[in-house]
Amino acid sequence: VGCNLTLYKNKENNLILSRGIKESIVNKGRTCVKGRFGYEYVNSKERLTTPLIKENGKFREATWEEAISYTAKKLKEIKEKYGPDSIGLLGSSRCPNEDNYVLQKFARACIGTNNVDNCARLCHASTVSGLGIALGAGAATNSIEDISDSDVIFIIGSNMSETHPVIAQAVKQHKISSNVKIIVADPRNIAMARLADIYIQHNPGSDVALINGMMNVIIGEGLIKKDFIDARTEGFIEAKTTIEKYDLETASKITGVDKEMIRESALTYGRAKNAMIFYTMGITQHSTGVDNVLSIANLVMMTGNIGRRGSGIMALRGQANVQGACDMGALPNVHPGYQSITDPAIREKFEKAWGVKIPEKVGLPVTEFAEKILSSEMKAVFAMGENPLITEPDINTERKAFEKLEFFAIQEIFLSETAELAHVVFPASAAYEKDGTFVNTERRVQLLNIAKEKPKGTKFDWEIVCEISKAMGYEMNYSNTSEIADEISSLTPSYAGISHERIKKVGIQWPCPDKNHPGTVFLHKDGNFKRANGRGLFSAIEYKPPRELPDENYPFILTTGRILYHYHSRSETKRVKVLNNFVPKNYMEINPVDADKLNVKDKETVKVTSRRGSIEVESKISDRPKKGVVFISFHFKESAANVLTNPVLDPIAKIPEFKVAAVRIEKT
Ligand SMILES: Nc1nc2c(c(=O)[nH]1)N[C@H]1C(S)=C(S)[C@@H](COP(=O)(O)OP(=O)(O)OC[C@H]3O[C@@H](n4cnc5c(=O)[nH]c(N)nc54)[C@H](O)[C@@H]3O)O[C@H]1N2
Ligand SMILES: Nc1nc2c(c(=O)[nH]1)N[C@H]1C(S)=C(S)[C@@H](COP(=O)(O)OP(=O)(O)OC[C@H]3O[C@@H](n4cnc5c(=O)[nH]c(N)nc54)[C@H](O)[C@@H]3O)O[C@H]1N2
Ligand SMILES: [Mo]
Repeated sequence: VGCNLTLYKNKENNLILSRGIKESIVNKGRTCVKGRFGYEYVNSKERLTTPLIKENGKFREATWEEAISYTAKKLKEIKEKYGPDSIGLLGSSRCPNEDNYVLQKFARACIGTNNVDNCARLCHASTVSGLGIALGAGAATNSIEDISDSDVIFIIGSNMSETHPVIAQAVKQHKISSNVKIIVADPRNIAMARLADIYIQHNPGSDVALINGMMNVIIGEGLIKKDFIDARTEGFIEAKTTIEKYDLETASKITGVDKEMIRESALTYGRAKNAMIFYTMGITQHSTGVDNVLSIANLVMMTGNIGRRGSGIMALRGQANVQGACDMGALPNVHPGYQSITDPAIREKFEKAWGVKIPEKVGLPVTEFAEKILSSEMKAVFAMGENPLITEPDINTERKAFEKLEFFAIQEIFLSETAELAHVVFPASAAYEKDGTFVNTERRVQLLNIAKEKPKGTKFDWEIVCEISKAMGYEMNYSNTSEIADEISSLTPSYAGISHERIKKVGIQWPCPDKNHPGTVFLHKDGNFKRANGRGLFSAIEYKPPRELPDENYPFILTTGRILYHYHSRSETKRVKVLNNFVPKNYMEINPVDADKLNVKDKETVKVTSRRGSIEVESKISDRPKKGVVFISFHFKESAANVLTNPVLDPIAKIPEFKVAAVRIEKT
């Protein structure tokens, strides 16, 4: 969200208090529970402060010189022996733009590979691909402030009151003070569903059928914006032919939703003057993630709900700087600013600036690393702060892969589950101790100031990468992050007008093409899309079921996701007393009817098994999940949901199907 906070520290250099800044255009003084208390992890005694090298299966402390030269030597050897594409790199959405820029430059210019990715692959890869195809730009189109200008808000697959609480607060505020109509489509009866005028509890993975059904009604009722479609888009006729197959009968059968409800939501959205769509992982984390996003783009273009205030598609971004990590080209197919790897003119520009040849071949996404390691094509991984051993699907296989690596180095703030498998661990400074830029979900590039000094013994992430690169023979010399930011703007047209100096007080929303440009509040103004011919593209999308559906042996659908108090692998939130005390262990939400059938009591430990493995977890009887669906958060290494999840990928975005796997539940 990019909340602006004031942080207070004590004499021991520990953070002790956090308050939202009232003047901030983003959060207007609001914070969520993590903004308020979450900083505590940086004070933890468990922070890494010395580089570690593994010897005979055990870590020993090492000096910085030793750890850097050892890593440089190993990476060089592997590069020479197996080629640069035998190495994979991970950027981090927890780190500023400057860190990620330096990391992808290290991958491309020093190592010589485009095998560089970040956690966006597990997150909004479907958005980056899908909105890229439909609109020519894979980012959220509008701003948080626009909420108050909308008269219909459609929330589909986003549990925003737990995952983007400050934005949810703005939606609630608007609901109280206006006639806005809210539609929620979510298989779980989440808090926002209770606020909704229409709540659609559809089957997991049936969104294409739902949206096609809605569009069928919109076309049938003559609610399409024909002028907009003719002047601004292409492909409508082909899309319409497909949509016509999804009459209410068909849509209702696939989604499990009453026909009248689909019709009513179509009319509500279709008649809106200004409708905004909010979506997140309920849409993207499917083997049909891109299809889902393309369907949303169809709905929006058909009704002309884009290119002005109070409208558009808000694909809410996840990690604090996941937008920035993508903007910086910590992705296998693009340079900073989504400039294509395969475009020779762009490659030449970067080769000139960086003084080396850079590879033309599109790299591997992180979701294919494990497979390539197991088939011996990938030999080394270099990671900057991610924790794939908890957060990738099918972690039993992921572990086998990481254990097989010839060399694995990681920059971390804690000895995470993934860091434990590394050969070298570098202690990094944390976000509150850094400067640089973070980009929020509305493309706003904001300056991060140092709130407290970094612990003795740690270095900035960009510094560590530069030192390894230098030791490998490719020098990157920067004296501070502002210099890195200047290099970024010199090579990235959408960032050309952004410098640390300019955003000292208020952040700027990209695209910002020059020093006088005020930034861009909403994209695709008047429907002028970013595709080469300026037109938005409709796609004909057929419903495809999730790849693993319930059967006799695995009769339940498992869906996974987040809870308010924890963050991903809990590296941080388990070290924050207030947050951890709220929810110290994992649970499985199960519908009372299903619990009754299985004779499972509340808080009883059950065994959950999928085709990948089994976990034990406590039950929580709840009316949130639909009958036949259970929910488990992926935050806990004990009862890790990702032992169970299905690693099948969307064919284009390469995102895994985190939201649907078939499981069996047994009493222990
Ligand atoms: N507290 C907390 N907040 C976070 C995070 C965190 O770890 N903890 N992580 C951040 C990150 S990186 C991200 S990406 C965001 C994610 O934010 P969300 O996407 O809101 O988080 P999820 O828990 O994955 O929830 C997805 C929602 O989709 C629903 N859903 C599941 N399957 C389907 C389906 O087939 N169709 C539809 N329409 N809906 C479905 C779920 O029931 C749930 O309500 O949160 C960010 N904020
Ligand atoms: N089953 C299931 N799995 C999922 C999802 C789901 O919905 N269901 N969601 C997916 C999504 S959307 C996401 S975004 C991913 C998240 O996946 P990850 O990014 O792997 O998860 P994190 O726990 O946030 O890991 C970040 C790590 O970075 C470290 N770190 C924090 N700050 C810094 C820093 O400044 N520098 C360095 N070097 N390290 C730092 C932390 O200690 C932590 O170990 O999980 C995905 N996995
Ligand atoms: Mo995410």
